[in-house]
Amino acid sequence: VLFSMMIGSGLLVPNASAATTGNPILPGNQADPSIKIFEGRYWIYPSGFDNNRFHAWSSTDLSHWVDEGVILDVGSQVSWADTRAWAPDMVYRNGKYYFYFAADVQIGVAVCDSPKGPCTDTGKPLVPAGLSGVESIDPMVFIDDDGQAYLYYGGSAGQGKMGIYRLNGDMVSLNGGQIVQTPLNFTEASWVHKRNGVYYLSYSNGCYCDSSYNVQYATSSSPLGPWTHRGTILSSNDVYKGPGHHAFLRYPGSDDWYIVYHRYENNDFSQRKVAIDRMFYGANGTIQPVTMTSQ
Ligand code: FUB
Repeated sequence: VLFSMMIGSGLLVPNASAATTGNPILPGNQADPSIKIFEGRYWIYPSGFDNNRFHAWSSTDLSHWVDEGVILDVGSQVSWADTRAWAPDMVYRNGKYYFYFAADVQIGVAVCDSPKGPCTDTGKPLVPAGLSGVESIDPMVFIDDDGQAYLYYGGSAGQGKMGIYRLNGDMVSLNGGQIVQTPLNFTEASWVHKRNGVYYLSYSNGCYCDSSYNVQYATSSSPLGPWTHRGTILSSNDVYKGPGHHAFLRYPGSDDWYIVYHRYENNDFSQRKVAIDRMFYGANGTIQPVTMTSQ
């Protein structure tokens, strides 16, 4: 039985899941998940491999996921791009949802009325292609405790370069110039979270195409770095290969953490699968390597 509780933001959150069951959690070839809690449900936003249509998936228990349908069709609803609908992120602010996505190697943002859309593109790229050599893919937005929002992005074509912008309070425009960084071993797929006052930047390293892919992390006392490299979170094992693009989930009010990510199974490097596993911190704030499971 599910019941929901209120947290400070007024958003409903579902009960914490005692355990997850049944990796992979999404059907078919899916990748690049972002995970969030909105309106009493968990939400995953993966790449738009359904003919460049982004779908939203929701769950009440982290195990059983429902396809909530298309929230943005890049081909018909985005005027400035048609293809390569990759690696989105969704954030909530001031009664609206903001859907950040890559399309044709530019980054856009669409404004949505609910976690499952409908979403309306702003009509122009937020970040055009290739500024300062940073590949304009893999957007992730982190809102700090002081309300400042940051856009992190960057892909393998940038050869180690990650981009950061401050966002204005409207969430659809940039505040100030591009910041370019080269975190150690950075390839793509930034994710930023904060725990006990420490900023964690995690990212994919290696080639997404094979078992060299892995997830590493660095920490800082600032959302803008500098970043101290701390280690590896996910790497290939005998069964599951090439873990990469990922997102973290903390159950509100607890120190219970999950990581959702994609990986390859059965050495089939043409099929990426989305999985979720628990993650744990060491006493000194390190992230312990995550064991990829079938559960
Ligand atoms: O799925 C397309 C790209 O592959 C993503 O943008 C990268 O993070 C990598 O997973």
